[in-house]
Amino acid sequence: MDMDQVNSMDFVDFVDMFGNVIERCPLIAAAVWSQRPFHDLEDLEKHFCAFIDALPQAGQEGILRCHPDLAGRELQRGTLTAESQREQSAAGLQSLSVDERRRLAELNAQYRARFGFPFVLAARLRDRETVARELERRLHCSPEQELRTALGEVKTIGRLRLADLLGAPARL
Ligand code: 2AL
Repeated sequence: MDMDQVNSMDFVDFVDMFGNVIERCPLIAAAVWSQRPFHDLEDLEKHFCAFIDALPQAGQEGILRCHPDLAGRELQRGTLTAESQREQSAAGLQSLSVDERRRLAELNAQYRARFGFPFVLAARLRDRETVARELERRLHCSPEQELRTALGEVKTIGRLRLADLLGAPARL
C-alpha cells in the first residue's frame, strides 16, 4: 500500500487498519487520521509519536497499561492481539520452560509494583534471554527514566507495526 492510498482512506478503514499500531489504543489512530495528508511513512509515524508525547503523564501511563505482559497469562490463553502474538513468539516467549516463565512472571510483578504499569519492550527485536536481562536491569531505573524508556519502546513497536502494514522495510 502506498501513501496515496493511505491518504485516501476514510475514517473507518483507516482506524481498522492502523487501530492497533499502538497496542489497544485505536483512539490514537482515530486522532492521527485528522492529520492527513501524510508525506510518507516517517511522517505518518511522527503523528503517532506526537500524539503520545502531547499526552499528560496519566495518559502516557494509560498507553503502557494497555500492553499485555510479556510471557503473561494472555500469551498462555491465546488471547493476545495478532500483532502482540507475533512479537512475543518472535522473541521465543511461547517456548519458555516452566522455570523461565515463573521467573519472568515474578519480575513482571515486581516491575508493575514499582512503577504502576507493565514492563514494555519491543519483543521482536530481542530474544528471551535479553527480555529477562532488560527486565532485571530496568527494575532499578528511576520512575522518570523508566516512563521515558517504556514510551520509546511503544514507539518502536508502533514503527515496526506501521512498516509491516505498509509492506515497508523496518527501520530500527
Ligand atoms: C509487548 C507486546 O505485546 N509486543 C511487544 O513487542 N511488547 N508487550 C510488552 N509488555 O512489552
